[in-house]
Amino acid sequence: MTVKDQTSTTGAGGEIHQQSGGDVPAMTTQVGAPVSDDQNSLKAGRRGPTLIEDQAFREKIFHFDHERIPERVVHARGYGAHGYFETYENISDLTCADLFQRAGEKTEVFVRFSTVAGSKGSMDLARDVRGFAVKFYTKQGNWDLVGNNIPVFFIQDAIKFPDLIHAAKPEPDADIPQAQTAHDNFWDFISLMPESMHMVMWIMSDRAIPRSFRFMEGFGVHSFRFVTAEGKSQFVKFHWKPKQGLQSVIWDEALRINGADPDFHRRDMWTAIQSGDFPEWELGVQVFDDAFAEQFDFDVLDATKIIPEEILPVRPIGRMVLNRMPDNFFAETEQVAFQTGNVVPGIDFSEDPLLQGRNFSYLDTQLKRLGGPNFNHIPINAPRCPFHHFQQDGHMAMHNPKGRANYEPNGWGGTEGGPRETPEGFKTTPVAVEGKKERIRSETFADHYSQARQFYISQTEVEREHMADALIFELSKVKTKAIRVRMLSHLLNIHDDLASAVAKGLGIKEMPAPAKAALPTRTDLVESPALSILKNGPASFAGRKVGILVTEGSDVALVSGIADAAKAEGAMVQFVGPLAGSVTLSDGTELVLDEMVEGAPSAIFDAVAILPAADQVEMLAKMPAARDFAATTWAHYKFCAHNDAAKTLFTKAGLPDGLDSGFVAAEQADDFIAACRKLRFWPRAMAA
Ligand code: HDE
Repeated sequence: MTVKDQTSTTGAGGEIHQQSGGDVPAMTTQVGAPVSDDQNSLKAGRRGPTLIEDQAFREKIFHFDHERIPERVVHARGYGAHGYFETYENISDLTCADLFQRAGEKTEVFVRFSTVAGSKGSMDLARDVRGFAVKFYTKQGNWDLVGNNIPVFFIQDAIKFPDLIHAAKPEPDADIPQAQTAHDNFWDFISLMPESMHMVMWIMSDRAIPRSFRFMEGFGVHSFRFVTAEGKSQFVKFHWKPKQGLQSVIWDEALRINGADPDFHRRDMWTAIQSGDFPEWELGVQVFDDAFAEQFDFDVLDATKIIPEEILPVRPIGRMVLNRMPDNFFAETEQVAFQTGNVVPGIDFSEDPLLQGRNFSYLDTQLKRLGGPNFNHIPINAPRCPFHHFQQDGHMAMHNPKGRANYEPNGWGGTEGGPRETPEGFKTTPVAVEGKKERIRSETFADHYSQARQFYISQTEVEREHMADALIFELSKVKTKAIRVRMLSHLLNIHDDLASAVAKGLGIKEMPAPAKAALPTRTDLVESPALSILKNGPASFAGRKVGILVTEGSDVALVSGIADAAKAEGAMVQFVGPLAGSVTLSDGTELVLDEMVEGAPSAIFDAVAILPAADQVEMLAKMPAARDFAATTWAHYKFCAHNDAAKTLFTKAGLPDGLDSGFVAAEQADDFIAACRKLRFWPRAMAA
């Protein structure tokens, strides 16, 4: 509805105060009554007081007061995107799940990535597990694969989840620290929970500081079940593999990025999708039967264990493309309700006690967060296929069936009688269950260290160093010495090198005795290269970002040479200058800058080019932020294209005289981009 142009009332807007008319809709109340004045509340007399009679004012304030819903207890900070899943081939030999029956079929998906510990406004680069939750809107109902970017979990039994999360969150008296596990409570709990040691290796690795959501793997974690139409059931583990390759930042970068751009991961996803560079993952499965499961000492129902890909390869069954950002963050990303209980015929649960507990928790938590039992009526949660049931009423009911039948059985027959059961419906696998009813942990869950060790030995030297550094950083924030020592006693059961490095970093001279273990650590488990990020780097530099530092008068041929080579590779380019605005290049063209160097540390780029004009470099070198830009390019083992003039900046920034071959002459733009495919010049780290 539109109303005629009106004269502005006094109030906000100044010269650009706009009125409705033409394509600009008229502002209304919630129930559609047009509003004539949104600047002034109704007053008795020019100077007040305000009258309670003002229904439009009261409605506006009332609604504002209730804008917040409880944030998620865990995974509060998240970012979502829409897309589709495309099935590669019919896999009816494995499952009758409808979405996997037809090659080329596309199923709509919504994905929400998240951190776990921080609250909704926390920064993106926290050292943390990332949530990787996918809602498939299949023709047979919604299937939610609510996974993480790490394939194991801290605990084996859901009953310990509240303790784990209490320990990880800010300590309850001081309410610090935010979005960090580097504090006494967390490590106190962890050091008393040997079952968490495998997961501890993962969160102390670079997996916990991904470069972006686009460059991380996802895992269903638990063993689930695939079931065929004939009722044949096998275990299945789900894996998401990013087509973009794996990549993480290093810890010092994470700290800087959190300051420069706390929304780094959000911005990355937003920018990639908005610019048409759609991220893609392959969904793969490890499918195995009971006989296969029995060959292991560990239990496939134990969520602290993996089956190495080298033993059971991951079979790709489809791909997921994310190609659309939500229209509204709250409506979609905030209100989306994932539930592990949302499975479809052909996919079933296992008896994993963590999964069993989750099946209760996710349904329960939605009632609190979304305020009633009808959260599946919200468009982001509603199935895209037809649905019929006799559940009714309650807060905010949107789908209210017509007709008299609201119970079953009923004798009304035909369509009047409403929906009935179907032979194609979900069937639980008739798994044999035996034994006494008791509160007990199976002895098959008792090996806490062997796979932790296997993860550690599967890493490159650089990655092992990062793990030791992460442990030293985290434990340095732990003030209680007994907790540090207790952690060391566990590390001794994992690997002596790791324990010694951490002891050294913490200044602990006397090694404690190794922790008492329910089972001794197996030292015969062989390396699994699939567990290392650096052994699985990308083949291309596509999707990455080059920062080009320029000044007034920078050489246009060098600037465009690097920019063109980067773009040809599919990488993004951003221009950084000493000040905001623009610079005039050597040929007089005006280059609009994306950032000024004070707001754009080199940490936000995957590689940089430093191309000052010779008569500007002294001025640049006087700027602490510019010196820092050069110094961190070196310190973070980045590739750098540069001209001769840049050497003045390098010297002032404290870089060594003899630069290494990670520093490339800017004329060699193609060689530079080819080098960037390795993402970092690791030999510099090894030489340090
Ligand atoms: Fe969650 N978890 N979780 N979790 N989880 C939630 O559900 C819970 C676990 C995961 O983007 C909550 O809707 C219990 C493992 C993701 O909206 C809550 C246990 C894995 C998300 C909950 C676990 C996850 C959640 C909070 C131990 C990896 C975010 C809000 C038994 C496989 C989904 C909500 C999103 C969210 C409970 C353990 C992944 C409280 C009780 C293991 C990705 O219900």
